[in-house]
Amino acid sequence: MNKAISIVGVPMDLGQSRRGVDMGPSAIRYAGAVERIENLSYAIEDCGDILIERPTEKEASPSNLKHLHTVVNASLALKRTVSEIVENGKFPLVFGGDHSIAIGSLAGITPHYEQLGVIWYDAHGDLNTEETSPSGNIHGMPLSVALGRGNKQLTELFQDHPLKEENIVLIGVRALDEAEKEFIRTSNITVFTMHEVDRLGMTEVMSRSLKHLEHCDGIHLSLDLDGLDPLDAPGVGTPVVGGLSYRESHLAMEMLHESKRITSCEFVEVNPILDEKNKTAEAAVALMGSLFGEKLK
Ligand code: NNH
Ligand code: MN
Ligand code: MN
Ligand code: MN
Repeated sequence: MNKAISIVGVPMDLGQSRRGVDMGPSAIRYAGAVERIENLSYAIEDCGDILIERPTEKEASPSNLKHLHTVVNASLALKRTVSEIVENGKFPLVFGGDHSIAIGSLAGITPHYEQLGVIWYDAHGDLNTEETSPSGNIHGMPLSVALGRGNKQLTELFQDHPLKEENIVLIGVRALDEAEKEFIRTSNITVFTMHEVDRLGMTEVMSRSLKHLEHCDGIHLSLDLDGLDPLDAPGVGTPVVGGLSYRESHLAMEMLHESKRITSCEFVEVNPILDEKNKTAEAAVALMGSLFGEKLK
């Protein structure tokens, strides 16, 4: 794994409807992310936060997408920052913010790889478009956008470098909208729902995921804390029962570390307002520990 890491925070909460997830980067830092990774002898720099404009008056919305304009601007800023981090030979570690920030991070990363793989660790598919979204919340759409599907102002960020369906693996899925199910059925995306995790176990799910992405020249991990069970990660805006356990998630991170394949990642949807004593941010930081190589003995 790249031993030089650059952290960037994205205090964004406009991609969904519950306030407070903009404080995620602070909560994750407060839970000791930098120190934890530094202890594993990485050279780590904290680049601070992307500036998110506050929408002053009601944005005249040309579509049913909430806060489109602000999300587009934030995505552009994050894209530039992340791209620069990769150009400088460093590993981008992004703290959200709601999952709409994955648009900016992926847009910054995809041009640097021929075949970028993505592991999407989430209760949800995040495969809605402007037409199919039941909520208008952009955090339910980032994976679609990265595939070049949906609102043009968002997909434009990917220009000639969209993700490829066959390079995407979803893990932990248990809440899909009808249109997302339909899209997945006809697409080349690989999905390990909770059913497959139960049947196969995380070891097998992770081995198959890595095997499937064997041809990729980089792998981005997008970890939505709502992929975990709400008992282990209560501080998220859209909790879904029956999720991945704390231990399963550690195993997943440990296997990703052993694989030496991860080239960038983001931890998103930590909402300290909904949390229990920063438990979710602490879970995120503990998972980072495993991802970056902490050993129990
Ligand atoms: N699928 C729903 C939507 O598009 C919920 C998405 N919520 C998430 N995604 N937290 O990870 O609005
Ligand atoms: Mn608005
Ligand atoms: Mn998500
Ligand atoms: Mn989710």
